[in-house]
Formats: sequence, C-alpha cells, structure tokens
Amino acid sequence: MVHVLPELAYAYNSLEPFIDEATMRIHHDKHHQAYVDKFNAAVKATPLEEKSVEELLKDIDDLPESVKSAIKNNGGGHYNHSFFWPLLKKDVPAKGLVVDAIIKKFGSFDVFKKQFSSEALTQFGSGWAWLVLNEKKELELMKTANQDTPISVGKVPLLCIDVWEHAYYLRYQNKRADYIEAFFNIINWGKVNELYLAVMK
Ligand code: MN3
Repeated sequence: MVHVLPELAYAYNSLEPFIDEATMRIHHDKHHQAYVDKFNAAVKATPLEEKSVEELLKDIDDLPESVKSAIKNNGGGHYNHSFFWPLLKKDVPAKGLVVDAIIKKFGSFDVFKKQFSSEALTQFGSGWAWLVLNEKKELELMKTANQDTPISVGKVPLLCIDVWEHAYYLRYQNKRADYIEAFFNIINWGKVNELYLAVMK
C-alpha cells in the first residue's frame, strides 16, 4: 500500500491563537508529508509494503535491522501525527467518561493537567507526551523520544502533545511551557472520549 498524508478535518487557522496558521501549514504539509515520503521509500518493493503502519510499529522489534530505524522514525512520525491532528479542536469542554476516569485516577483535573504538562516539559529534546491505557486498561502518562510511539510497547494512546520544536517554535520560540499551557485550550475531548470508549466498551 502507498501511505498518504491525511487531510486535516479543519482549516489551518482554526486553532488560532493557540497554534498559528503558519505552524499548522508547515507542520502538516511539510513535516508530516516528509515522514510519509520517507516511510514509503523505506518499505517500497519489500514484503513490508503490504502492512499497515500500525502493524509495523506494533511489531517493531521483529523488523529487519536494515529498515527498523527508518520505519521507527518515519512510520512513527506518520502514525503519531495522524493520531495527533484529530485530537485538536478549540472550545471543547473537558467532560465525558474519559474525563471522569482522569479525575478518579489523578485526584483532580488540575493534578492531571500538571502531571501531563510536566511529562511534556521534561521530555528532553524532541518527542511526545501521552495519556494512554496500559495492558490493564488503566490510565497512564508517558513520554516518548523522537517518533517512538506507545503502540510499540503495547499501550493504547488516547491523547498526545507533540513537543518537537517544529510544533511550536514560530509562535512560542523556546517557551515550551507556554505552548503546553495553550494546548489545553485545543484538546478535542470528544475525540479522546471516543478513543477511550472504544477500548472500555
Ligand atoms: Mn511534529
């Protein structure tokens, strides 16, 4: 199969002022496209060509050494960004069964926000912070370096923030904490809830 860049389901400027239009254009059209292109190049004319990106990343350790890092980085980049875009929407209230579960797990929404933000802030260099369900279907926070992804270690992602500088540098420069604070205004809790319910039903 040929892997393709998914279209955004919203306008590039619809996350303003929290994420600016220029960042969204470059991030989606250039960075994500580059992951897609390099991922396609890595699997082209190999038996791995027929597999989905999820299948490849879930079994990352079984892949031949010759393509493992290319798939981890570029397949991971494609998967993580494809997962990230639909999580973004302005003015969605933090509610639903997943938010109830978050409050139960972390004690309050504010404690969750603090801990998730801390994961995002302390990821050294490029990477992501995540809210996931673990093997016991319990909520858990984690961070991953580069384009590593929770599905490679058996977790089900529900929410993530991209903390590569390309995700925020135009508007926030070196102030990653301000970007993380702004991110809480553009979480599509409806989507997070849908992902949660798909596992918990
Ligand atoms: Mn990115």
